[in-house]
Amino acid sequence: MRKSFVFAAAGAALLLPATGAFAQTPTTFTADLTQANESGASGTANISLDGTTATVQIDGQGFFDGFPHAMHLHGEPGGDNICGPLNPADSGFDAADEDGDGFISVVEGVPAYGPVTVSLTTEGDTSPDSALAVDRFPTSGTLDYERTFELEPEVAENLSSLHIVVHAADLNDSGEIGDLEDEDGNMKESSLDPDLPFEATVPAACGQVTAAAAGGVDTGAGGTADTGGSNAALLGGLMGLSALGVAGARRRIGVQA
Ligand SMILES: [Cu+2]
Repeated sequence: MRKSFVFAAAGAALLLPATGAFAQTPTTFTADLTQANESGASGTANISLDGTTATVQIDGQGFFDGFPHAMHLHGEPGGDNICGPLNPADSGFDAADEDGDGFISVVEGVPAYGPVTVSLTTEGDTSPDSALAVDRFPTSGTLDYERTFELEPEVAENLSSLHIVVHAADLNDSGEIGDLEDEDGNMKESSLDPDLPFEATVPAACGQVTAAAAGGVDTGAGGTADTGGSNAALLGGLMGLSALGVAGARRRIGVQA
């Protein structure tokens, strides 16, 4: 009896520091979203984290008004992710723009900003499976997003290694999404799915998540990236984009045609 009690007490003592450190007062993170692909869009994100409960607020300006803006936390938790060169004037842009079309597609951006980790949907699932759940993303030019939801512990502990990417931009300033043509005069296709317009998924803005100065201590704990799991997450995210995006894009094109 006494022996098992001692073990139990020791176990509790071992657990306490970690639990205590993680359950303190809410910490705050911010992200300054700057344009990608010269979209002219920008924004500000604030994330209040209480344990694994996150309240995410995103306000923007200059986003295309009236089309779903897929928004995600990108990156391998604890990994070495950056927004990367996303505009032609950025150093390294030409190397990142693998097909030389003058834009950074979703696929061309992933090596820098990493896979979809969290889908910032307006309701329901927030996993990479909802990466392009087009009926559950903001459609306004100012985004006006606020939602409280649970994060995976690994994500909560490594928020400041992640990035917010907002997708969909009117690259040719036509007033529509989906009419950008390729060099053959056909609809320029998304890097994720040939049935999706390029403009529907292209990165429009990106911002690094940063711990705010006061109380925003980045635990930095558990920062070892699980490459296998992250690759699985990337695959899942891309499959989600593909599966969910086709129906949404077709519906959207139908509406606008
Ligand atoms: Cu994304």
